[in-house]
Formats: sequence, structure tokens, C-alpha cells
Amino acid sequence: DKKVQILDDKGIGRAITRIAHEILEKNKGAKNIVLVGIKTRGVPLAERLAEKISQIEEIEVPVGNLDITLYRDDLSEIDQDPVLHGSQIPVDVAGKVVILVDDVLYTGRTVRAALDALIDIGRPKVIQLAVLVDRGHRELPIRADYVGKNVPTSTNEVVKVRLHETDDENMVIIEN
Ligand code: 3GP
Ligand code: 5GP
Ligand code: MG
Repeated sequence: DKKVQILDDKGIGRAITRIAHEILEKNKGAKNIVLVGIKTRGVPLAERLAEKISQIEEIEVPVGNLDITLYRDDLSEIDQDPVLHGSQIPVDVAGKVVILVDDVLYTGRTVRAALDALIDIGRPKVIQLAVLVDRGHRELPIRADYVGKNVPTSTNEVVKVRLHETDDENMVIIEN
């Protein structure tokens, strides 16, 4: 198996810092922002972004999470149905700028399920999307507002995201 590192610890840190600044610029500050990480690894990324934003603006940004898993149905090789298992969102999202955070954006099906969930929970003013890696291959008209790194991949490659909160190291690699 070929492994190629595309981000190291410093690279992930720089991406988080840049995205935090982009979020503040696009939204003219951090007021009304709620970050929502998609489990598993979207959650520590959302927490890192909140931490960075609070360092820059001296404002606390609430962080919630959505638990969405993809199930491949047994009848089809292609179809993956995202299922929402739960959500923990510490504030009312009505009228807020909700920023979804995930580690990797691929087909867009998980994000679609997350959008449904958020709109059900309570009508945010705006929903934006931040991802550490966009690996392409979208199957829905979904794009990220903030991208750590665009990584063109083939479908048989896998992007491995390792974060110290979950994996004791910080790096992103492509595996064949
Ligand atoms: P994570 O968000 O905790 O990283 O989709 C569920 C998990 O499967 C994700 O967990 C992700 O890391 C992992 N995963 C790794 N490669 C792939 C892939 O190519 N497709 C999908 N759907 N999931 C992948
Ligand atoms: P989707 O295909 O819905 O965009 O992605 C499905 C879920 O799997 C998302 O949570 C996404 O972060 C994750 N995912 C998709 N492809 C990869 C990948 O190559 N590597 C990792 N680590 N996660 C992936
Ligand atoms: Mg993910």
C-alpha cells in the first residue's frame, strides 16, 4: 500500500488558523456563530476552530455535534444511506450562523443528512460548511465554504485523518 502524507501537524494547525480567520471575515465576526462537528473527527476539528476563534476575537463559540453514519444497503454497491443517530447542540440554532465541520468531504451525502437534521432542529439563518479535506467525487450539489486542503483522489484511495484527540497524532495521509 502506497501512503502519501498530505498534511503534517503544522499543516493541520495552519489550515485551522486560516479557516478560523476566513470564518470571521465572511461573517464579520463570531457573533451568532455555532460550530457543529460531524462525528467522529469533525468534532475535535470544530473544537479546535472554536478555540482558535476565541483566541482571535475573545468570544466563546458554542460547539455541538451530529452523529451521522453511512449504511451501505446490501442490495447495492453504490447506495449509502446516511442515518442520524443523535445530536447534541448546546444552543438554539434558530437565526444563527451554523457552521458544519467534517474531516473529509466526499460524496456529500453525509452533509445532506446533516442539513436535514439542522433544519429539523430549528431553522438556522445560514448554514455553512468547513472541511479539512475535500477529496472530490461529489454525488450531490454540495460544496464547502472553507477547505483545509483540496486533494484530488481516485475512488480507490482513502484519506486517513489522524487527530491527537482520537488517534494520538496529527496527520493526513492518502492510502491506496
Ligand atoms: P471519521 O469521521 O471518524 O473519520 O464514514 C464513517 C467513517 O469512515 C469516518 O469516520 C471516516 O474516517 C471513515 N472513512 C475512511 N475512509 C472512508 C471512505 O472512503 N468513505 C467513507 N464513507 N468513510 C470513510
Ligand atoms: P460523504 O461521502 O458523505 O461526503 O462522506 C461520508 C463520511 O465519510 C463523512 O463523514 C466523511 O468525513 C467520511 N469520508 C469520506 N471519504 C473519506 C475518506 O477518504 N477518508 C476519511 N477519513 N473520511 C472519509
Ligand atoms: Mg468524517
